[in-house]
Amino acid sequence: MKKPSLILAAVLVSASALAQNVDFATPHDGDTVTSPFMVRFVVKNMEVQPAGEVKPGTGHHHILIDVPPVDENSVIPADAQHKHFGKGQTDTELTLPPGEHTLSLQFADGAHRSYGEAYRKTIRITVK
Ligand SMILES: [Cu+2]
Repeated sequence: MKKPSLILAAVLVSASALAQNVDFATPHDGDTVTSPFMVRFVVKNMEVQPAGEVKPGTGHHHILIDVPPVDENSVIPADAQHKHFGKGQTDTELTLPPGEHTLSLQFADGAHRSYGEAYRKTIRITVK
């Protein structure tokens, strides 16, 4: 039987490797920006496709603004704080009020169901 500490280490390593699947090309964590600002999305191991058809290995991007993450397999709401890029966009221009904001990039399937933590990246930025 394996030691629990070894199992935990293996889980942590695989979780951090999986967390690299999506990222912001810009802005970066900790950046200060002036509104409006460009946001560019990157995804690995998935193909970007417009919303509508649920096809394994594909999906579209979402930005969650100042809200908690959406659990894996849960449908991402559509409102001012949950932006869908259902045409397959890989960038957008955001306008936010001055102050600190949390942005989460979340990849989800054609029916807007979250791919969870492995396909999420969260950063904190400051808008001047
Ligand atoms: Cu969506």
